[in-house]
Amino acid sequence: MADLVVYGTKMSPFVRKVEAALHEKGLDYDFEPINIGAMPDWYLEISPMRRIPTLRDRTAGKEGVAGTIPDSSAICGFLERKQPAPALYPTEAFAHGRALWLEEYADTGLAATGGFGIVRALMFPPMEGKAPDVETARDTWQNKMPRFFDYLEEQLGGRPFFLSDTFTIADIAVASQLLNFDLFAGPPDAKRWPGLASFVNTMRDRSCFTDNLAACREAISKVLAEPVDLS
Ligand SMILES: N[C@@H](CCC(=O)N[C@@H](CS)C(=O)NCC(=O)O)C(=O)O
Repeated sequence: MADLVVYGTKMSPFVRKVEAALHEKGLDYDFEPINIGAMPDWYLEISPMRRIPTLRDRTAGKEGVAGTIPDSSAICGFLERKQPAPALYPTEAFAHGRALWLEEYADTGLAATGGFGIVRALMFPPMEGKAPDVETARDTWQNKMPRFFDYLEEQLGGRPFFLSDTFTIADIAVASQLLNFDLFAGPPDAKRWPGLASFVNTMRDRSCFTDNLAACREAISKVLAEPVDLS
């Protein structure tokens, strides 16, 4: 039994973000699945905003609220203090602030538009016996995501990572969202966003994401009878 437990669902980009941070830091953890459609009462007690993920540190508390931290950003901040190396947050003040901003841009901007418009549109209706909402997903991918891709392409500025040549929480947060879209639509168009497409292609194979993505592909194959075409 590991000291740390992640409660969540593999398809959640916020759960992916926490799993990636844990992998990067070499921290062992247990995973306990939570059905977001029917969160059990004990889970709602430890996640008062009714969201996944929540982390438990068993060395701080084995049951109930004691030892738990909800919210991927709070969890990643905690992990940085618990296991400082390798650092995922820049130490220089301005770079640190930019990393937090890009994390927020991914968690709020990318998640709200792409999470609802693509992932939920494709995955939620089939769970209720309906057809996936391919029209909404296609419209989101083609018409709503480009402004995010323009901004991220500019932020990358031809570098491999968002803040420097070092992998940070900004890369984890942005990749965690983009890899959800990649599961259905592939990377952003390399002709229009070459840096971002290359970033997604690299992140897809980075070891901190590979186990999570394999589990997601399996989950998708159980819900979608055939791949969707968003082009
Ligand atoms: N700010 C939160 C956001 C977490 C979040 O929105 N999680 C979604 C799943 S991707 C969720 O729990 N949704 C529950 C629901 O829609 O009922 C974090 O960073 O952990």
